[in-house]
Amino acid sequence: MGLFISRLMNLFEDWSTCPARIVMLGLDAAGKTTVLYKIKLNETVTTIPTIGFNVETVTPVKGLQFTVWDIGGQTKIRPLWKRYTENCEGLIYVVDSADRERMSEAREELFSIAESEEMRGVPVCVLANKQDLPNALNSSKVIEELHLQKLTGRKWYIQAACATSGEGIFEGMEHLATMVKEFKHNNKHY
Ligand code: G3D
Ligand code: MG
Repeated sequence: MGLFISRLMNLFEDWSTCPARIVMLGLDAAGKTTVLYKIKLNETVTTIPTIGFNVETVTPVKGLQFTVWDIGGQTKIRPLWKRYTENCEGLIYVVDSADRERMSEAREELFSIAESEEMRGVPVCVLANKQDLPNALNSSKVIEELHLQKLTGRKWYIQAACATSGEGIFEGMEHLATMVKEFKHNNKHY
């Protein structure tokens, strides 16, 4: 078993009897699939752009489920998301920190999903991904660009990351785990 998985397992250890459903979203090419493979295998694999509504799911640790799809511009298929967003207890929002042109689109999509009824109060961990790229915005700039200060009524956390090397991914998961535990405790979903 990889070191990453065993560390992840420690984080979520006491959850085997109380499962957690995590949704990971972001614009296409933000790095979600790369993060997913990091979580699952701790190795980078070549990723194929997801077309339409392709849902990826991994269960790296018993009881812990990550569901991932691309968001952006596809209002027609939104009703299909409900199945996954309902009962979700944590949101990972992946941003390409170097894609300055699409920051406002990333912001609109984030608020549109976070403010939907079924996501009420659900904690958000933003991964400011692709920090290795020279033109990447740092996390404080990403906070500004995404207007994260306006993301009220929930806990949120931003983590600088590089999904290809894995840097920051575990730290992001650690903060997410803490927030999700608190959310579950307050909501008594179990
Ligand atoms: P998505 O699932 O959100 O659509 P992917 O995004 O995981 O498919 O990633 C899109 C591209 O960005 C991939 O490159 C991937 O390798 C790259 N990428 C992901 N994370 C990082 C990162 O932290 N830094 C850099 N430099 N690149 C990253 P390709 O070339 O395969 O399209
Ligand atoms: Mg993908």
